[in-house]
Amino acid sequence: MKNVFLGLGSNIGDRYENLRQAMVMIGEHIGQVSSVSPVYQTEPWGFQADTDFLNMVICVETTLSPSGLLGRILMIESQMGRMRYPAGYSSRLIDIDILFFDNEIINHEDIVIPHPRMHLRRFVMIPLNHIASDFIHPVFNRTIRELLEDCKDECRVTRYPERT
Ligand code: PH2
Ligand code: MG
Ligand code: MG
Repeated sequence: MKNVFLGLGSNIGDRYENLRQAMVMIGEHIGQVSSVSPVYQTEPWGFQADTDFLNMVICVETTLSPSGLLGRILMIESQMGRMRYPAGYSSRLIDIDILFFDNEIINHEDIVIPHPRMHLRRFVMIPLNHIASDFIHPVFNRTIRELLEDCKDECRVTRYPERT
């Protein structure tokens, strides 16, 4: 059984409901969700968009391989109606990114783990720090807490109220 950290984001439609639906489908198709961060409202990072994102990070216990996991993620994203466009960042209904796969380091053409830009993004590091502040990043050999302290990103990240 592997512990996998996933970053979830949405900035189209009912963003909160999209995160919730993705979590249900992850529970069905990937494995048991063992921890869940709060939801944050976040300024788009790296591109312009009219709507802020909602972002969160979860930990999932899975028996899948990294490529099996990626396949299930792409299936969930497309079942939820995500469209992909050829170049650059764009708004999206749901984005599910693999942040860590236990403490493994994987560098394949179509799958790079840990996520190569996670430490540059407060919309990832703030929710991740909430559920895994002592986790050691296997490439940098530093904790999430330390990496967040050094993160230079200035994009706005604020707590989003919980919806019941
Ligand atoms: N995802 C991106 C690019 N920029 N910005 C925010 N705030 N949240 C995201 O999830 C996000 C982003 C590429 O996946
Ligand atoms: Mg992403
Ligand atoms: Mg993605």
